Amino acid sequence: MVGKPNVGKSTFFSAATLIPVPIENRPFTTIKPNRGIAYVRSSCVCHEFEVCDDPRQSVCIDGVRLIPIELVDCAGLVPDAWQGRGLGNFFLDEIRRADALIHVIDAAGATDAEGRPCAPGSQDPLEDVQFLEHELTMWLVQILQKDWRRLSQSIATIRGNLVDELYNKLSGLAISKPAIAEAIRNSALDPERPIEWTTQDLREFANQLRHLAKPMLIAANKIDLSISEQNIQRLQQTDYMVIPCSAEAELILRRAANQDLISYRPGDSTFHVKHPDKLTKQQQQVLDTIDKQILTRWETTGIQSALNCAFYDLLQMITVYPVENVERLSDHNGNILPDAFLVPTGTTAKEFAYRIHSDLGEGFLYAIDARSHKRLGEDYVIADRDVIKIVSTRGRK
Ligand SMILES: Nc1nc2c(ncn2[C@@H]2O[C@H](COP(=O)(O)OP(=O)(O)OP(=O)(O)O)[C@@H](O)[C@H]2O)c(=O)[nH]1
Ligand SMILES: [Mg+2]
Repeated sequence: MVGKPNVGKSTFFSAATLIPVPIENRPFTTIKPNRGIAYVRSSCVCHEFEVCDDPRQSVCIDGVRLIPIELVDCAGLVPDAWQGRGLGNFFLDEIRRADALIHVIDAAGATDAEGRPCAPGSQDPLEDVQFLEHELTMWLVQILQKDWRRLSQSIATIRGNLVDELYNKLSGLAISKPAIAEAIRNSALDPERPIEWTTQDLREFANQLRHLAKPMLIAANKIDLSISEQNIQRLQQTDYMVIPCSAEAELILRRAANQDLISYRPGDSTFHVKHPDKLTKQQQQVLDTIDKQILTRWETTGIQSALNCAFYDLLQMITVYPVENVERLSDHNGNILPDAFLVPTGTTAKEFAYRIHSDLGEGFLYAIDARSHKRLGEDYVIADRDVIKIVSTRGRK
């Protein structure tokens, strides 16, 4: 999670992970990044198979499977962070490992470019979106420019492969070779003659690379403030994937559910008060307001949608359930539908076996589809919600 200071990143983080972290109405409350486990929500296959499951790492609540993912709440970025301003490169470095970015913005425009509180509506959130993209692109340009002359000259003289060279140069940024090759193609640059690339070309290449390697969605936060609505409409007219959110509302609902005051699953569009007599008048009022202003108007608080969107839409992942016994849908300990994995669309049965355990991959013989009981070869491309058993010469240790 990235964005300028004081927009609600830590509130979002705390709502998604239930980890208590400092939240304040001032810039730079977070300095060291917060890391935690959040969940993506999917419809579990347990209802279809009519079984009662025993998840191990994930959670299943009435047929809603919550699959763990790692969420990192970065410190706020201010203009020119790429040149070291504010807490600068320190947070940009956090972004290195990220698969996708959730850009939290203050849709109500109630914080200025540096994250200081200002009158709602006085800051344009569209500018915040552009600012962050610029920072990220310039950060990449800076990394690329370092030693660029030497790299481009060596491509020209020893006819090296630019994709391989850039892959090594950008190691640690979790950027794949196909993404690098695609970014070169999309920027219409000559990979044989990087020596002729201008600074503008390098910027265009970095921009393309950013889109491919660090896909980003916008979590338009503070929808509880009415002024945010018109800004969200403007944002939705652009190419960005925009998810309206209220991190504060989600935090309140999650904490109330945790205290058993209400029944509410992350991403639900309603909640149910379990013990009305245990609520103070003020708590009741807050819950009523969330119900009217957020859930009735926007359907959900948006936090779960943002997490789901990051995995299922931006990263195009699917959910797959590995089992060891296709009759009972269990592992060797008898746990039913014990695991749910998120894998990229296009993953083959053999690649999936490697993901579970390298031994399973190395000894891969075939897989079995728990629905049809048919054998699946190593090149079988896994479909969303597949339940499969991997048969391997080498079992799990
Ligand atoms: N109205 C409203 N306020 C919110 C919402 N989410 C967070 N806030 C408030 O925004 C302020 C900043 O929240 P934080 O979560 O600390 O913001 P941050 O982006 O982590 O800030 P830094 O750590 O400084 O970068 C706090 O006063 C929050 O209560 C929301 O959904 N609605
Ligand atoms: Mg914070």
